[in-house]
Amino acid sequence: MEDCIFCRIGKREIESMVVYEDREVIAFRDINPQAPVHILVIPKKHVAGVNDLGTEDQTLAGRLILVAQKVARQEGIARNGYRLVINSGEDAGQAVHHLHLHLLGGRKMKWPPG
Ligand code: DGP
Repeated sequence: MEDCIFCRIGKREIESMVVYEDREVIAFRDINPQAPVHILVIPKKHVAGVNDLGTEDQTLAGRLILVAQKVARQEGIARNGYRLVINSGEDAGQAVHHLHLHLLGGRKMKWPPG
């Protein structure tokens, strides 16, 4: 997906503050942080969103959570807690149509979310 901003971040064509990278996954700081720690964990492969995941993506989907766990430790928020969010579709406010998991932490969170 040549015009997908997160594909381009994954290929390092667009600069971002990368905190973790491997062959399949990259994690970088959100440009518009909603918490002291706000990191996006994405697959490098283009998947538009949760609705577009297939059974072949099972391992990849699980890896996003494991990478978030690793980054949470790295950022020093694992003990106090953090929130993982995937916005899916219009009602949830998904703005970028490349699957991304938000890792939010460093402050108390409210529930229910807005
Ligand atoms: P969502 O609403 O779940 O689709 O969240 C998209 C997030 O992506 C939003 O919090 C802002 C972030 N974002 C959008 N464009 C860029 C960008 O070019 N760089 C970075 N680092 N974050 C971006």
